[in-house]
Amino acid sequence: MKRVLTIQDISCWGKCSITVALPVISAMGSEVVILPTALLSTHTAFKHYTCTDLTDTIGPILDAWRNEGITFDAIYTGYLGSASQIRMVEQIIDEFATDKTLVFVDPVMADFGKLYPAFDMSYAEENKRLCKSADIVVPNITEACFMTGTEYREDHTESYIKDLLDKTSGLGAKITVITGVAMKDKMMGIMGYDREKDEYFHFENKWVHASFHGTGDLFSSTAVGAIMRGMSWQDSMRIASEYTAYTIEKTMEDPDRPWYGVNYEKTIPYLVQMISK
Ligand code: PXL
Repeated sequence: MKRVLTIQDISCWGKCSITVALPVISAMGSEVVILPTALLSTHTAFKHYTCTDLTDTIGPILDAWRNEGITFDAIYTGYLGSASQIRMVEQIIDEFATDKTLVFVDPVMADFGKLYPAFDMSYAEENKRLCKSADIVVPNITEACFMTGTEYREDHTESYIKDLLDKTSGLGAKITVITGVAMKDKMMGIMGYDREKDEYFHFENKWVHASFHGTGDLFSSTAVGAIMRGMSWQDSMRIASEYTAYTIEKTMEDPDRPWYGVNYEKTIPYLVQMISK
């Protein structure tokens, strides 16, 4: 069985980061090992939340793992607590990734043109450097803009997205995929670029008029799970995009839906069906 290390926060309540990665990647058939970066009462869209930084716990955990000789088929990073944790992640990749390990970086820090409350521009600079260590990096448009010093725009012309993708790819990841791309009316999608093969990839779904926290984590976790099943990065991104859109749609059909996250609990059986075809 493939083993995935995911490094991101635990938001106890709120359906994001590790509480999404664990069920989704497990349901897709890989073992998930977690390295929590911070422990929050909820994610940061709630009005009041507590946040305990777990940086000091990471060193001893790594020491214990070294003694066990653990290895990983993928290292998947998401929301990290601080700039110093990004540097720690680089060291973890140096030490624990082999030639065969997929390094998947979701530089979670911003959306809709703004950084999340815990972050500033120096954090964006650190994330920019982390891209160099990645096989695949999956920023949304806002994150790509912050990492490349590009103006954030809501009208996504093909030339704007392609230029943003080329600049983000220049940060050093082998494959760069920008999410949340809306180039056509009523459509939402992703645009990717494989630097080694000089190949572009574009995929879009019907736009679901809603946005929820944690959907980026759902997308990334699904993509990692699919790649671990041996799918190409393009097919993995397609499945991740379709599954995320489907889950948002199903969540919108629920009159009792929570405001803070999507109902992936209801759609995981569909995901398992999709990948079993
Ligand atoms: O879904 C991204 C995410 C992850 N973790 C925490 C967050 C957010 C987005 O706001 O606040 C703690």
